[in-house]
Amino acid sequence: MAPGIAGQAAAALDSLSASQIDFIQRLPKAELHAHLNGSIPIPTLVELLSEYESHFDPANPKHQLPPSEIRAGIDQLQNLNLSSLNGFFGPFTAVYALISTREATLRITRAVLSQFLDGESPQCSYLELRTTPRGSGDMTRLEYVSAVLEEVERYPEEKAGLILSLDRRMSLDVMEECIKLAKHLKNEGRRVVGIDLCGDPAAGDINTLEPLVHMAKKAGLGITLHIAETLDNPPEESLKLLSYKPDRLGHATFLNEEALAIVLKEKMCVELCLTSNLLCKTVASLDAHHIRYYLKHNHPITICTDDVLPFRNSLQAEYALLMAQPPLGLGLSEKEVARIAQMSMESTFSTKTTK
Ligand code: 6MZ
Repeated sequence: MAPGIAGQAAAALDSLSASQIDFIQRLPKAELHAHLNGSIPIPTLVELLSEYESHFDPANPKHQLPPSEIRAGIDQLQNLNLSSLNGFFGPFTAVYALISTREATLRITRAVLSQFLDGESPQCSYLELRTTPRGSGDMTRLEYVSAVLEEVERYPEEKAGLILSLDRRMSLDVMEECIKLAKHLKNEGRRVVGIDLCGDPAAGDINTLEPLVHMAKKAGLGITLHIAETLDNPPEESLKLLSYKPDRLGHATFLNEEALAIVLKEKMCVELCLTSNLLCKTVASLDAHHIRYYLKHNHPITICTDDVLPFRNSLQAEYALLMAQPPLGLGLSEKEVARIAQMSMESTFSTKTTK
């Protein structure tokens, strides 16, 4: 079994023949939905925690959390036992306590990029990483994003790009600041390719976002929005988000017929995260997953990991879920899987920019 991978995705990978795994590895494919701080390799996080522990000074205001609390948060993220998506976001506080310096931000970004793009059989040919501009610890939002970009830009343009995420918990002013930051960096020729809306689906008011999305589009940025991730997201909210005409959609799990008709008509690519949905219990089983609907309608989709830190998956293991025989996987043919990988390559924001 591949190190660090667990659960159904690991079992699916294990069930494949060597030639099927080789087929998956060779496919040119793009990872378009990976949250930076949800994708930190556990050894990197453990190293950062042990350094934090050895320098911990309760009187230092930069040491926001006692090491025991950080350790508990990381354990919680590594051993998810959720009954819904509600409990998912809290433990990220532990991760944030460890990455409050420029040096730590450079380090985790380097580790995440390497995990996806380096080695003999890289997870993907192109990575569109996303992160929320954070202004905390030693850094301003600009300093944080600049550090992340510094590492992203070590890879060629055809291999890596960065999306800036707006967290639904942000105030409108902060969201505006983030869009202006994305616009400014893009105008400076930096590798910011798009904007995302993410975070706790139960938080925030998305009705005020229209001018911000418009501003981002005008600046030539791609738009992807987490939408209908839980049953609690009302249909009116999804219709409102669709009215902003995003290029891609994250999850799109609970769209009603009216919303689905728009998605199909506008050919908005749907970023699907199979393991994420299973572990966050937004989908009961792979058999019940909405991927079947989009495949049936020959609609553009892309298969993604979301957060490999808590979900203990990999992009190759997510593709294994497509190929493994039911009930472990979807039992798709090599031709169907190759088509899905091709759709991911056709849906990147950098493709959009070069079109
Ligand atoms: C919504 C998610 C998410 O931005 O600090 N995030 N938002 N749905 C999900 N599905 C499970 N998974 C992660 O990465 C971590 C942040 O990404 C968002 C959350 O806001 C989380 O705090 P960055 O790099």
